[in-house]
Amino acid sequence: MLNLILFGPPGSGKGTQSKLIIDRFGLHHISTGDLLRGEISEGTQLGKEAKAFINKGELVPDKVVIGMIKGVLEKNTQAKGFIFDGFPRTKAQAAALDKLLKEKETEIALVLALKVPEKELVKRLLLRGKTSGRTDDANEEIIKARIQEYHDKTEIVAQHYKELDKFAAVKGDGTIEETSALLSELITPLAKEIA
Ligand code: B4P
Repeated sequence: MLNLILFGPPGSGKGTQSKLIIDRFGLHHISTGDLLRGEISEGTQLGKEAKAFINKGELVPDKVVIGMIKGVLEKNTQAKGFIFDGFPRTKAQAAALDKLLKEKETEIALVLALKVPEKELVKRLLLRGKTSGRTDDANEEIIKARIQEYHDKTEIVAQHYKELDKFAAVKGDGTIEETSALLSELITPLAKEIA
């Protein structure tokens, strides 16, 4: 199996690049943001709980997100690997992911971190907000709150994977194609295992 994490602040391009990686390497995509938005649009109890946090730019509680991930891993036993997009976002989520993968006798191969300056993040998210209808892209105040949550709770997750020597940072403020090429260079040698 090949399991990768796409890591970075809101708007760094995790969702955008994940889609290109699954097309090229055939991994199963798990985006906690997409899963949560799916629950919201279906009007489930989980979605109702999550909505309040997302609309304020805050992270959804760990218990909710970890439960969702567990469900997806259990349903996709035949996958040749996973790309985790926007997860883990806290130390507790990282510990839970390590444990869940260990139970499947596998592990994270590499964390790919997208580096993008804050000004560019705000610009991208405001632009997306004009057409996406996403409430968390609606104004600069919420976007800044999301970036602050990243600094307060998520950035620290990088340290965990650096200590395991499973962390690589990539310049993410070029074009989508440029970033994709940089990521592919790192993934291609690892993907030989599942070819
Ligand atoms: P997510 O859905 O994960 O979204 P994101 O971090 O905002 O965006 P991403 O980095 O994927 O950016 P994208 O490619 O879309 O999270 C949303 C919310 O859900 C969180 O704030 C939180 O409340 C909750 N949540 C999710 N996971 C959670 C977890 N594990 N724990 C707790 N809460 C959780 O790109 C953004 C825009 O930039 C797009 O419009 C794109 O077209 C553009 N773009 C991308 N690359 C570009 C490039 N190279 N140049 C120009 N534009 C580019």
